Amino acid sequence: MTDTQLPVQTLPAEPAGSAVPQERRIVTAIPGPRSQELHARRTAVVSAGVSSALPVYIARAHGAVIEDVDGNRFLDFGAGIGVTTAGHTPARVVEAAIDQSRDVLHTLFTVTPYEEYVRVAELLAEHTPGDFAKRSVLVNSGAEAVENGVKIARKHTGRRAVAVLDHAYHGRTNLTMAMNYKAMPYATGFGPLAGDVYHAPSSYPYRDGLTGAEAAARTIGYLEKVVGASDLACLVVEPIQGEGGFMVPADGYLPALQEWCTAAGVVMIADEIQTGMARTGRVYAAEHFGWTPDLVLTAKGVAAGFPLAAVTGRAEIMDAAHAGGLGGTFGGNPVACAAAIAVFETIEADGLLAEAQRIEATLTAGLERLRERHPIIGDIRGRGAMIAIELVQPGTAETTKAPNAEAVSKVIAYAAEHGVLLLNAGTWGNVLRFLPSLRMTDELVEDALGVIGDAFASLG
Ligand code: PLZ
Repeated sequence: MTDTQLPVQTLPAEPAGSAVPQERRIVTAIPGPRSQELHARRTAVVSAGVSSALPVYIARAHGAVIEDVDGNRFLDFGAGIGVTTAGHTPARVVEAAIDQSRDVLHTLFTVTPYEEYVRVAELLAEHTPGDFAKRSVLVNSGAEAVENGVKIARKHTGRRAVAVLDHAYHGRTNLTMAMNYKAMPYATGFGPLAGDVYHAPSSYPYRDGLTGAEAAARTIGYLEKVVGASDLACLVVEPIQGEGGFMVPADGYLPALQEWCTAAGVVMIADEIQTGMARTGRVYAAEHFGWTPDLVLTAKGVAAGFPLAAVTGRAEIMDAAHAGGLGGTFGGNPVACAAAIAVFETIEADGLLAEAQRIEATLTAGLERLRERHPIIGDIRGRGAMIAIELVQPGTAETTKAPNAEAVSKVIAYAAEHGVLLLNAGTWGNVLRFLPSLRMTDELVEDALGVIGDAFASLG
């Protein structure tokens, strides 16, 4: 991977039909009439348990912009929750997937293998942190990667317990429901939940004020007293917590936990599902913190929208699983693998690490300006194209930091009506997150900041 800043406009010729003008354009009420028609059809056949943050139905998407069925164009600061990091419909990925589709769609790697799976495992070994022998297994979703990471850690250690951090998010399967911090909406009523999952205190500098060493001592103290190291198979940690609200841990926190895990024979697993694949300006966010995890989980951005995920890590841990112990029908599908190979190429060829750093600089400067006018912005944090602001009640930023979810909802609604798609996050729903594709130009960031400034002004 290169850190070299390449010119922004280095996209190869786009496949016919995929070009969506890179601009904000609102031509109907939001949602528009065709979206409303589709929404009525959807309600009749799609489970009420599946909701949509912004019920505009998308017809096409490219780069940093999505266009709905009514012709409205939105600057996409959600990127499908961090999936279209290399852009919507990036040319290399689209072409690779079409080519692969003509050759072979499926055989099942555990029946008859193919090169693309092997190539993805090579790329993961090369780009995940750590200079040691590594192995991977490919699966379909982030939650499935978490499940497999835990399975492998348990087999390797012969231990039962799983530890996670407060404010974590790891998925929606039975095991991962138990690993999330928030019961609602993820687990409430869906139990019984998996046992042997422990929630340890995390590092949340804005609210706990602890140094990395202090926060690590608190986490380790919990693990030793409440769980007991000799029963602990793994500690699963997001380098920057995603759904929890983009908390960047205090310096030294993650390496201190890794050091303790190594000494205690605990497998430390980096959940890089949201942070990985160039999102934060490094291929993996653990690199920002000097952290070399035992296992790394990859998903979301790895295949630009095709379902693909992976567990990658130390060969001796990964190979503890017996032959036939890992797999799944669609895991490492050839088309998804071809897409992932093209994503790795695109990160390098288009200098996407530098693009993430550029977005961080432009976005945080604009948000700092906004904070001068709006002190309800209590905190600005994140790395690369993973930036958030935490909103608090007026007058509480220096005292109680009382969460302000209502302001987040209002800003999101205002922005959507003006062509900017934003997502919320946070344990209290009071975090506004910016998770754009790395194709979001500075001009588009500034345009969105203008809309967000108006949204804050409208709060009164
Ligand atoms: N680990 C760190 O961010 C997925 C959730 C979307 P899957 N986050 C988006 C939703 O509401 O379902 C995520 C994550 C981290 C694990 C996961 C789970 O990844 O691919 O959604 O299973």
